[in-house]
Amino acid sequence: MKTFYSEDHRMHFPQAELSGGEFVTPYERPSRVEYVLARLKERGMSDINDPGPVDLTPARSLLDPGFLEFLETAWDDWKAAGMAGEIIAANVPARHMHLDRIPRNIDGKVGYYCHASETAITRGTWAAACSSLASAQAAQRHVAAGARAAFALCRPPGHHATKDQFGGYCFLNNAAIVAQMMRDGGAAKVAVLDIDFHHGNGTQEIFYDRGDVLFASLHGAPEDSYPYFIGYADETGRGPGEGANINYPMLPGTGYDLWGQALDDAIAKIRAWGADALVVSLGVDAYKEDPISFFKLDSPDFMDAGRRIGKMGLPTVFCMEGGYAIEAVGINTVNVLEGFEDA
Ligand code: OKP
Ligand code: ZN
Repeated sequence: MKTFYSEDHRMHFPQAELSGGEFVTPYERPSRVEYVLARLKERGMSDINDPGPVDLTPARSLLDPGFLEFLETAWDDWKAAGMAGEIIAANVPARHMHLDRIPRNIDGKVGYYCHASETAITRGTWAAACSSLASAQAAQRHVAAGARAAFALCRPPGHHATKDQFGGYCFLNNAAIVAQMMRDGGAAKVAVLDIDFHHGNGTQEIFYDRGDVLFASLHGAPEDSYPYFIGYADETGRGPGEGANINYPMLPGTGYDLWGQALDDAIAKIRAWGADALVVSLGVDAYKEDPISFFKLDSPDFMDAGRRIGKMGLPTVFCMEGGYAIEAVGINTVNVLEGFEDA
């Protein structure tokens, strides 16, 4: 399987993440990717390709153009306003406030376009987010040209980014844009399977009203885990999208027995629905040692999960999402890919 990857991800590395009331080195850091690259090479998956330039056209039609413009210009506006530090949202529209009026002030705008203030924007964030999307797009084009599968080693991740909000370490929703590109390329029905520990709220929201893209997510229950306010099992889609959104919230301590059953159920539903192509939001933070998650998957479980996904036999694009147990991120990611190829 080919990997698509851009070194420009390094341009996004905020000094700090707001965590537990203090500023810490971000969990989502550049070295995550180095471990994946090292394991890919070590295990014979060394076909690693530069993606070439990003194509923002599909992003502009799927997402809010004002949001894209904001991401592109936020740093310059922030600096022009005399702000000394990195961009952090301090004020967000909350209950009882206007949700749809965009402030003129950049500090207010940041809050309007943000849903979680752990995530900072820096000078290089836009360029890095574009390079991450470029990898996803190159992987999609490779699969559209006839390859069975491709791996986009995306960083920063994407699945928490909505049409008009960044947060949860995400800026551009790579998986959602790839799913739309598959639709535009002729796949009548596309499924997005999100196995990252966190609920893929962005992907869910983007396709919530649509019956042509099914979203299924395995994740920590919202009562216990970020993004907290979305990801319940009763969120099943709306209008033509009714039935095309499937959530598997699971409790702290969940191991592969239960997680694997949820995966099997999601796979069976994707099959029965009749997907023509598959996007996998590949986070490996369901791992037992992940520092910010609470599932108990072991490394061999990721290989088994990859095998089960591979048995679906669908053209598949893997988009890297989360995983923060730095060394194990490489092992577990390559395990999924190897299991897939093995199937
Ligand atoms: C992004 B992806 C740690 C809490 C972090 C945000 C998690 C974002 C996860 N202080 N909360 O889905 O892996
Ligand atoms: Zn995650």
